[in-house]
Amino acid sequence: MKVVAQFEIPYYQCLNESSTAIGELPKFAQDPKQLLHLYRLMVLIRIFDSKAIALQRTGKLGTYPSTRGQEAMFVGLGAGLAKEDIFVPYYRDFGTLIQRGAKLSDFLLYWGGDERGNSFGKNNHDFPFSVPVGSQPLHAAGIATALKIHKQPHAVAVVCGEGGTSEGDFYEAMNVAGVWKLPVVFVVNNNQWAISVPRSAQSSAQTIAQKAIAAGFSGEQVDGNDVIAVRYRVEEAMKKARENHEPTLLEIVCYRQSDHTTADDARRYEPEGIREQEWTKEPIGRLKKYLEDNQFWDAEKEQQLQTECAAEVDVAVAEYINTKPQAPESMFDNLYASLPEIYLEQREDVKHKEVPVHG
Ligand SMILES: Cc1ncc(C[n+]2csc(CCOP(=O)(O)OP(=O)(O)O)c2C)c(N)n1
Repeated sequence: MKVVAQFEIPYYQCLNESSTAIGELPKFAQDPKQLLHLYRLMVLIRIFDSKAIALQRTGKLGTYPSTRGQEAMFVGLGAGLAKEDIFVPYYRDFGTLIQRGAKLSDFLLYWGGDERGNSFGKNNHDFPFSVPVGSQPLHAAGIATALKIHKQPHAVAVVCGEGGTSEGDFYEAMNVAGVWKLPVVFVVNNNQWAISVPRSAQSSAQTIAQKAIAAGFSGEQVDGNDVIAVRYRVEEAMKKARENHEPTLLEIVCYRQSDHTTADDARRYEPEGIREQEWTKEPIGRLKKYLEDNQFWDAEKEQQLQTECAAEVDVAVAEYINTKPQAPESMFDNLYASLPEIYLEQREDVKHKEVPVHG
């Protein structure tokens, strides 16, 4: 017998669980301004999250997927992308999209049932939220193919959950990315749950990252409670994708500190005590302690930040509530280049139907 293939999956962490830097931090993280920026975004997204849940609970928003405990995953990812890259999000990507021209009120609109919230600002070439699980990696592979054919110097980043990596589409996208050497980075938010299915029941593979090996490129795990590590590894992977057309799979390991969505009740399946145990690693406290330990942050600044972010979220809520509802006939728009005749009558029919206001 001889060994014909061997592989390793690295695990990246910059700040450990006690908020101590492991070795020299990446260059951007040596600039306190950059760290404070990441910290602010994570706090903003957490305050937004609580507000969105409260809106849903009081009947002012549809189903909403929480990002509690996953802030470093999304904020770090957004910070690691270049403006010209193309981003293919899934339904939890608020912390990423907020850095790419989307507004908090867009997210409320979308989860309030208004499709205009799925278009993230003018001249934005990112894709809309993907709610079908696992379909978007194939879209990303297609976009990356187009970029390569047109000799564009940009790359694509696509996100799905660890549950999404069990879909056939995910493997197909990875396979084609490896064979055609596509400029694409697959980012997996491993928050340990796919609704009620735990990570252990999702795959027998020791890591999700090693799924890349079968596709012929590298995969790695990143501490998803460490925003510095997430940004660092996303930046490196995107650079490799842009410059060498080398795909990467990044498995960002964190914990879902919430129900799957507001339509779920995790108390029915989540083992007791696990959330509390995982909370000791949560990403905002991790960075906050580092900032405090280095005299970049204090209680007064924290209070001010909390007030500012809460005000920003309140503005977004008011914007959402005051947005005139979408015309009912708009459901026929953007489906075809020109609407087939068969739908014209139906479109006319719904035109004068009353629609409920937002909130
Ligand atoms: C193709 C498809 N199958 C099933 C669903 C229903 N569904 C919505 S979210 C979800 C779990 C996804 O879990 P994961 O990919 O781990 O992402 P997470 O929501 O945990 O971030 C499922 C099964 C769907 N939206 N699309």
